[in-house]
Amino acid sequence: MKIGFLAMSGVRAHDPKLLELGLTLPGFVERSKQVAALPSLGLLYLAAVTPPGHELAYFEAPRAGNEPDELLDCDLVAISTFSAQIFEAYAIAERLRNAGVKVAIGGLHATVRPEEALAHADHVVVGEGENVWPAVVRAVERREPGRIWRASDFEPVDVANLPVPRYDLLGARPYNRFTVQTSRGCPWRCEFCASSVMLTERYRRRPVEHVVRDLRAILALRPDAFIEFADDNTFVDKSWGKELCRAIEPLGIKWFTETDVSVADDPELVDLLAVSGCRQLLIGLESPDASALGGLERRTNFKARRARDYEHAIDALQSHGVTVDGCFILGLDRHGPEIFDQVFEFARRTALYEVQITYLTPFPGTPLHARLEREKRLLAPDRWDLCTLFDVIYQPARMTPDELRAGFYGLTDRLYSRSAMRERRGAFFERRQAARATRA
Ligand code: B12
Repeated sequence: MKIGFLAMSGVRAHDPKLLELGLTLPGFVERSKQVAALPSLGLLYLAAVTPPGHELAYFEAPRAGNEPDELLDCDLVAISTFSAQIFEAYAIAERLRNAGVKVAIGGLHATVRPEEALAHADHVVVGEGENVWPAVVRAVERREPGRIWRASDFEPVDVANLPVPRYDLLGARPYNRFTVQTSRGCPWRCEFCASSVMLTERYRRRPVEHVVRDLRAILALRPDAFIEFADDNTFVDKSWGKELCRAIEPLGIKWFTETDVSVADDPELVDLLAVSGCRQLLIGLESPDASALGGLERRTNFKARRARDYEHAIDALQSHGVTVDGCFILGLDRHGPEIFDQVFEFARRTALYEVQITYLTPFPGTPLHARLEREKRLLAPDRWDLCTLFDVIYQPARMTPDELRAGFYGLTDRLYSRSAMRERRGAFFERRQAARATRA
């Protein structure tokens, strides 16, 4: 069979005012350029576990309606997408099915809304795909009827046995970054999280030598590749984290990942991050006002417990030249209109190199979605296309939706203005320089 792997690519937002701001503010433009083009690692894994004897091709649909015509030559197309582009994915699936192509859909959205997805695709996969996909391919070969497949009915995915993703299928497309996973899952359970905790219960680390193997596979294809670890929380285990940094240092790569604030607890790890080429850590700070963090992480109240360490952690990392992308969620239940100034001030005071602000977003399948649904606070139920992080789709507790939006526009304007960026980055470089001088 000819099997196509179709990624829905690009970023999405619908709020016209934000789109307008996003196109003009330097900070916004810079970050969207960095992330806009990332390949779908999930599909590259599926390609790697496809039984032999099939012709495989990787495709991207930047917008529904302009998916590549070659998809119509496939016998089977695997589509991967998150909530924001699920309707676009369904429309493509329907066009392909009308042309006689079998379609399978999987990923975070299909995992939590499989019945919905089955109305648009032949096969729907719930959960991690690696052990299910070969069975789906065989079912299509045998012309078996479509159905929902659940990873929980198969052997659990052993992350110590993952193959090298088929990076070679990406061809010569101009990606800014390439993704590798070093771990899956996260030990924390934040109410809003719509990441791989929805696919996998446990936090699992990959063998460090496999991560190096995968990095070498990318470097063989793109010697100057910038690497993004597509993890939820890379440095939960500090001693494994040090092993990872030591192992990747000789590769001479530059890399980025997501982790929590505890990464800065271990000074040796911070040193190793810097020497191993870590350029930036994305950390979910969520709120500069610690009182808004209570109960957000539902296992051990991690976020609230660690809020007092934020400033020290940012300083420890940034003084070693590892920039921090501090992420804040606006519109948490305890946030009132004062939050916008608080975020601006915190970013200025700590000289955060990168700042990301998003709206609290009830993604389907999250405890947050269930709670807001119970509390009748969902403003656009089932409008998955608005699950972009940049559209207000719930009733905030201490503001009106319009107040939240107005505060967000104002903060966007201030945070990403040329002068504020220059001030924060100038302070970052000064502090890094001073720290270097002290260490020397
Ligand atoms: C890389 C990334 C991107 C890339 C995606 C590249 C691509 N084409 O896939 C880019 C930058 C384009 C992107 C864009 C967006 N992203 Co994004 N992104 C991520 C990130 C950092 C890593 C995802 C990843 O690679 N995971 C690793 C792979 C191996 O896992 P996976 O994709 O889930 O695949 C496995 C299974 O799901 C399954 N599977 C997946 N697809 C299929 C298909 C079939 C047929 C089968 C059988 C199985 C299967 O098998 C795979 C292997 O086990 C996560 C955050 C995180 N730390 O996870 C956010 C994340 C996924 N993104 C998110 C969001 C909100 C967005 C945007 C809406 C942002 C915006 N405003 O535009 C857009 C939407 C894009 C879309 N396609 O819908 C949310 C998604 C929440 C949700 N449930 O919808 C996340 C979780 C971050 C967050 N803040 O919560 N993103």
